[in-house]
Amino acid sequence: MIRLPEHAVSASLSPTAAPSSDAVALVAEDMRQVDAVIRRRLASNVALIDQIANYIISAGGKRIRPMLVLLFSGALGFAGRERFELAATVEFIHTATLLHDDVVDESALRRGRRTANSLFGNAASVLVGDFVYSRAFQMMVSAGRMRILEVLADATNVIAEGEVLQLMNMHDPDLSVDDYLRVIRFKTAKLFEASARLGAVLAEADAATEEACAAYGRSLGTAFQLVDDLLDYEGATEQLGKNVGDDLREGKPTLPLLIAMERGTAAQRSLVRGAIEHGEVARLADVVQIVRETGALAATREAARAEADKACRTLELLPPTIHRAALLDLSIRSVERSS
Ligand code: GRG
Repeated sequence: MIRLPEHAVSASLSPTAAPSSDAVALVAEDMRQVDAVIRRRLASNVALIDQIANYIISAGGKRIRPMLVLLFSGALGFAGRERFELAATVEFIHTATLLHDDVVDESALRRGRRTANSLFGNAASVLVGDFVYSRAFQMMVSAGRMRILEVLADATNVIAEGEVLQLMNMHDPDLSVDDYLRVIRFKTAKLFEASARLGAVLAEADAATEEACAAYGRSLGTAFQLVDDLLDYEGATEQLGKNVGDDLREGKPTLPLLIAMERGTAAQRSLVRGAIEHGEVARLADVVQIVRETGALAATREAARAEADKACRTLELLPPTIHRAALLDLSIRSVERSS
């Protein structure tokens, strides 16, 4: 039985684990290789593409999706250089979705910088997103394996569906928790799932192992988005690198608000309903107070922890390697993070 996380970043894992179970440290050298692929593959002779693509990529980001490719391929004993190309490919898909998402959401801040849309305009942002997205598909084709193409084509299609579902749910305070969870599984967890699955595909793992990796990614991605949604009320703009309260401004009915409406007094419920219906970011301070007072933020974090625990249990099928320990570490960090 794998020991489950104790919900603390510093929690030590199994005493028999190899020297360091720190996921970031374990793949640090591999990530440098991935960054080299990213820089090489991003190049374009079209100046504006070069400028905008480099602008968003150089801002960094957590690089969690490429880490999943590296950690799962490592956990299953695959050490070929294809892992760097594939890790860069998923980061490109993620980058393209961010470029598009910031236009859709009219966001002004990302990764501690002005968004590409606020600096270069919506048209340039969408079009460079298209470039990065289609470059990712060129890279998949060059991998020469139909299964890789299939996993990522399916994932991107589901991500787009998730975004459309989310659009349809805007300003709806009566959204069910199940419908909310469906959106986050589609828009966020699907790429986590695909990244983890691709580690198994590279290692030519059997079907049961591949499904266990995919299940880990799905649960981790769900936990990650739950935390993302609570940080929009609990976090600090400087630390997050994006503006808190953006979800409220857009009238997004996320889990902290759904729980607050369920648990709050009639007056609190009415205030939150109105804020969702009208996208009242001016009521942010009141809404933050309500999601705190009703325990909605704590309950959202608990829901994320439950998903992360689920992710950890799926790792039991994998051999007990340092990579597996690092995947446990990653699930803890993803839930206990504040940025
Ligand atoms: C181009 C396939 C395609 C689809 C476009 C707009 C859109 C459809 C999808 C947006 C999906 C999206 C941005 C979901 C949110 C996922 C999320 C939690 C993003 C933030 O991820 P982090 O925190 O970002 O890993 P960093 O900056 O660390 O990389």
